[in-house]
Amino acid sequence: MKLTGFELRVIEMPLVAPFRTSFGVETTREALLVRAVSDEAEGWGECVAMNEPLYSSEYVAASVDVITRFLVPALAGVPDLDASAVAPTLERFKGHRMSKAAVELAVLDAELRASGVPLSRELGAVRDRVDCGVSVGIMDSIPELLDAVDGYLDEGYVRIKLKIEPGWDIEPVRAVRERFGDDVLLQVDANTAYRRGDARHLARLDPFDLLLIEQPLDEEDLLGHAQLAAALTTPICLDESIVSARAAADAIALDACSIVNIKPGRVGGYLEARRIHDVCVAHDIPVWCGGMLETGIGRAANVALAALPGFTLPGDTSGSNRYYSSDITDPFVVEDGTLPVPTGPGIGVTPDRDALDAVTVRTEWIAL
Ligand code: SMG
Ligand code: MG
Repeated sequence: MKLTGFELRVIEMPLVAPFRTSFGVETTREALLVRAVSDEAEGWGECVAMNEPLYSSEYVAASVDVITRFLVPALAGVPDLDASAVAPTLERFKGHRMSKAAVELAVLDAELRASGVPLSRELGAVRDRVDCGVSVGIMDSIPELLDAVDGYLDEGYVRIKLKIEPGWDIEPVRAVRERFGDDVLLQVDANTAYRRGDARHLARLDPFDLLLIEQPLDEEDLLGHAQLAAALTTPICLDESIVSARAAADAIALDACSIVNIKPGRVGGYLEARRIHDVCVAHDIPVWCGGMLETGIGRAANVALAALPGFTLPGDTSGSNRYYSSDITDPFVVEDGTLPVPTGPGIGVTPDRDALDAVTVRTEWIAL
């Protein structure tokens, strides 16, 4: 496959409701889309960096810069580039995993479309639908939270994740358990909001029989997570800390987690995400697919990944309408708590040109 260039598009999509986490409030999703153009096909990737470096160090403007200035020029020097060569070629540039992942997905999608192979099959998927959970933001009041959870359960979501932070943790969990019962699959996500000294406080979550607590401590604090895991009965799941297959193997060896959230953007791409899946399966560690408020492009690829055999817990693979009143692809619609795995070549969805143009705020073309 001969690549002729990459198009970068910065888009802005308003959220149907503000989404609050321990690190901030999102009201509009600013995102970067990457289109790889080759002599045979074109492919799409979505960069999951947010507009500010609050979830991790990456942010949209930095992604545009690093892709334009370093990543694409490095790929330009590779004859007959294929997706498996993207990560090794970009390895000498430190970090910027979300940017690398978007570029790799665009190349992989182009390649798979050219050969007619769905991404799910390429990755080793074994299911044609995946179980869907939903991530529920921090609210101003408990009644508001209960209304939101009620609505999502009505829509059929099979697992609820509550965002937590100090001051919004035990009581919202208690209220959801009291109102909806012990059978609801329930978990919490702190996005690094706690410190090692909070172990006794977090142990107060143990009686609520949560599936897991996600990333309570700093992303670099594997030792702290191992100590916390020994102090709680609630299983620890890591998100921000797991940036590679090596990080996953280390966290497992240190007993810092017993469950892993896999986000392809956070780990540098879908191929590394599959390696993390494989490491976890080999260690009997359940995994699930995280979300970053993706448009239909990133969502399609996440659903393909979530169809691999080790993804035994419902993911943050919600329907498009969880975040957007209209998507740039055909919307993903949750039915019976599941989403269909796309069957077309590559990621299996294509953005609608008019819908895409309507949300685009900036476009760059980088010729190879
Ligand atoms: O796509 O449904 C989604 C978002 C799920 O909670 C979610 N993501 O830490 O797991 C996480 C967060 C990161 C993004 S918060 C703005
Ligand atoms: Mg998380």
